[in-house]
Amino acid sequence: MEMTLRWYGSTFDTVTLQQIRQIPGVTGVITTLYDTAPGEVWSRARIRAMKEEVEAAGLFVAGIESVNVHDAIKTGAPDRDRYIDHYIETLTHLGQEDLHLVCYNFMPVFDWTRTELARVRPDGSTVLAYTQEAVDALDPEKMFASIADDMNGTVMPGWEPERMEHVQELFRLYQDVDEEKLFENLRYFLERIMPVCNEYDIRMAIHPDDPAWSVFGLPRINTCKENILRVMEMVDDPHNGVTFCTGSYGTNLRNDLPDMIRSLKGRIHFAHIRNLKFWSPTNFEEAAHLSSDGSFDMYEIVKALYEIGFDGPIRPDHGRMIWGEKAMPGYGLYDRALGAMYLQGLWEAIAKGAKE
Ligand code: DNO
Repeated sequence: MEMTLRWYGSTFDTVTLQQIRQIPGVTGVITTLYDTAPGEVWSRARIRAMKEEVEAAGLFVAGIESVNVHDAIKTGAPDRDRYIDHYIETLTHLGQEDLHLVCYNFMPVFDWTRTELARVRPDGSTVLAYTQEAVDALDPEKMFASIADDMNGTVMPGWEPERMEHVQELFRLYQDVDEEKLFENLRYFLERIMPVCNEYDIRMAIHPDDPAWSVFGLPRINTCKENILRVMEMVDDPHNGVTFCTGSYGTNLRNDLPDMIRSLKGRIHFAHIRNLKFWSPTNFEEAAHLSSDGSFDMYEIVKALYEIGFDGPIRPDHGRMIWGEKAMPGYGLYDRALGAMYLQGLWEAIAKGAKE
């Protein structure tokens, strides 16, 4: 296991590499070229510059989150091959720059969905939260406007204003795409990129849908054990793997997280670990990482990862906003640093206990 932190690059992130470097045990960052659009080819020069900046701060790039997939690929549009060619070119450049982990998602229109970005908890911290009632009452086109005020002036991944200006058009593109078609389009994409992934040993790690059910009537497939195993089997190559995000799969209380982790042995390339506090099965908020602050047993989750021999990067996922910090919701320094320490404590105790 390698402990990492997500970092959006010096122009976008309020957290600096120097701060990340001082969190004990954190050796790497998970980053991206945040200003690239889906479908754009990433140049080798820009990838190299990003690596050099991170390395100059005494850290390394443990993986990319995300290289976003163009909607033409997700919808299976006639021009999808052109965008897959671009994706392959980006993967080639990443491989040539010695980067071997790519997180991506296959969610239609919206990346993760939350209905509040700053719900106040009894201790005064603020967190991202979700209620199905709020989603049901909302016109999808108004979704962005309704949460934009809570973004602390930052740009949230998947919620770029340029993208949200075209929500109606995006919905139209997915009109004829049902779950089966989405599975099929994902299979097509994966089959076409596997050769380059094999050539450069690039581990593709699909991120689950968040929340793990359909929102606004859009199809969603990466939601449960059965579906993710189907994705693993339909393109049965170890480079076709998973980002195991506990806060996303965990939105559906029927998902048994430690059992899912065990069933994905060998295919989890990256882990996002966070805790959720449920008030009802469709009303939850993001909690501190500590088990007792939320609804998940973090010890059992980390133990399952340890037991399957997981050796990829872990990042503490969304943290609470605490101690007066102003940052991208979920991505402040303080609570994620606490999370990194807690997760490393669990890992150390589990690893030492196993050896006794
Ligand atoms: C939200 C993140 C997602 C994730 C993408 C992966 O905070 O977990 O935006 O990075 O879905 O492509």
